[in-house]
Amino acid sequence: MPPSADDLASGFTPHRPELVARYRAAGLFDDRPLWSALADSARSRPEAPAVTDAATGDRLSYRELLAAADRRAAGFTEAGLRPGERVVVQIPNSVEFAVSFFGLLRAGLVPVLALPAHRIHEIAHLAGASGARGYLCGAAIGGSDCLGLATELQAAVPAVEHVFVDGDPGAFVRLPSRSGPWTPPAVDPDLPALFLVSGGTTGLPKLIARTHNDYRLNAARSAEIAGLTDADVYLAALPAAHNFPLCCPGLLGVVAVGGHTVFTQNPSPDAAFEVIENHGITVTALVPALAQLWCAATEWEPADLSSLRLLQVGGSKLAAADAAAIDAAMGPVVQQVFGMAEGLICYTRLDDPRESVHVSQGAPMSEFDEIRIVDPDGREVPAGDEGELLVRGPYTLRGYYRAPEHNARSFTADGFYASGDLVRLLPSGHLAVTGRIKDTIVRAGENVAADDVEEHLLAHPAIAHTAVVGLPDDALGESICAVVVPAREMPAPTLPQVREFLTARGLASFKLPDRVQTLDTLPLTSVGKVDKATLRDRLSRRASHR
Ligand code: OOB
Repeated sequence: MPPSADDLASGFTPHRPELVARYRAAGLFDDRPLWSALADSARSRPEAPAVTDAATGDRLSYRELLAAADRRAAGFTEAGLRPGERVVVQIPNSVEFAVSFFGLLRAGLVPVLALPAHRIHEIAHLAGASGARGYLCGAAIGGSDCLGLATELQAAVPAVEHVFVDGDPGAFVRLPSRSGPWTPPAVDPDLPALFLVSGGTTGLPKLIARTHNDYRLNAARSAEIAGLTDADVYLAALPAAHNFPLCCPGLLGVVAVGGHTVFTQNPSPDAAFEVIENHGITVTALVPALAQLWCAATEWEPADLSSLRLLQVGGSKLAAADAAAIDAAMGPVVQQVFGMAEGLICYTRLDDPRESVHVSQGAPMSEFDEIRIVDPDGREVPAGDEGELLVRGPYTLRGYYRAPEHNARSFTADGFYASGDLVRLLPSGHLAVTGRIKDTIVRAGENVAADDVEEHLLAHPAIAHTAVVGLPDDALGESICAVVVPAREMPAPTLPQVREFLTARGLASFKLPDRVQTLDTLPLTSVGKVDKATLRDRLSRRASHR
């Protein structure tokens, strides 16, 4: 029996009825399908540009985007896919991403948004766990061939009967398009509209169901906080399948206000600066590593970036000094964003004092977000102290999809999601992210927070990037390894120099690195966060070969 729409609900955890009643009474949910934003803008601004591909120059107006999505929806349906069924999507940033994404939604199908960097291991897991019947891919994803991956996927997960390819499809078929009028099926707005994948750097990604109602709220409130209007031109430079460029406010927030989204697959400063200039980009979103690169590049890339009014930075911690440097180089443009695919999004606000924007990761976007900051026993810490962030709210998940074991660990009895992030509440009411609970090195019985040491290392003039990891050590349990990427044209500091520098800054002796490893670049995850799991793996392997 193929999976059906009923089967979509099984394994999905809704909020308790009394909470839903509270959210509804406040008017947070409008009970419309997620694709309504596109239909509305196609009606109010049919000829306005909706999406552009920076690489090819392909552009669709709102009228054209809706028509293309409907042709795709009709094509999916003709191929035999039915409302409620899941389809894994792995299409890089392009107009085709938008057409396929909205096409699936208009067909009542449920996209499972894989990232371009995912490979067979992750894709097979996402397809299996979601019960997917289809896989959409771009012939060249991240420089590698998706046709081979699709073949392996069908062998591993036979339920994936349909493979559609953007580009030369080989033995498969092209992304479909069938003309004629299209009427989208009715959907239950409280069921999943799409699945995001969790951003963890360990283990396989988990599925995060986002409902029509919660994701529409996410897009609308994010657009409001970013001050988006139909005059904004948004650059999708991070992979569009990620929550940040998709809906914070990203593509969906921009579509909701009738603005213009420009896609690029190349976020390097030389390429992106040209796109900003050519298209008059006003808003974009980056991870800190890229934002730093852009900031440095303003010194040598001649480009007019004056159209850019908002540079959102999030995904991992942006150091205060880096935030200030970006503001100094590019105008007061930084907005810090602390978010998660699981739900909660915090933003610094456009009218916050710049100092506050530099030192904090923002405040929750909805007044209905309930935050608790707790100690390891689950008790709330005194205001201002560090603790783990727990959250419950109208757009935060109540359970991972079909993952009861994870859910038993990740949620409190009253439905708060335990984020694993360590935060402090600042007097301004904003949060400062101080680390991850699991990112602790236990060296000779002492707990050392990696972030603490990293923050001090970044103050060293010869260090551009750093990651501190624990490595297995017979004598100490774990030893502390500081991986450093030297600043341009600077020699990397030696271990004694690093220890002396940190000691002078008042760091306790048990936190001092036992080893310094110099690298040209740090390994990054699919969206550009430092991939500590890979780093640890590489360094331990290197050590055991000695
Ligand atoms: C975003 O989402 P995910 O799901 O890829 O990763 C979430 C995790 C958070 O739990 C936190 O550990 C970290 O990424 N994180 C930050 C951060 N923003 C995210 N850590 C420190 N400072 C920040 N500003 O990464 C994401 C989703 C939507 C918008 C922005 C980021």
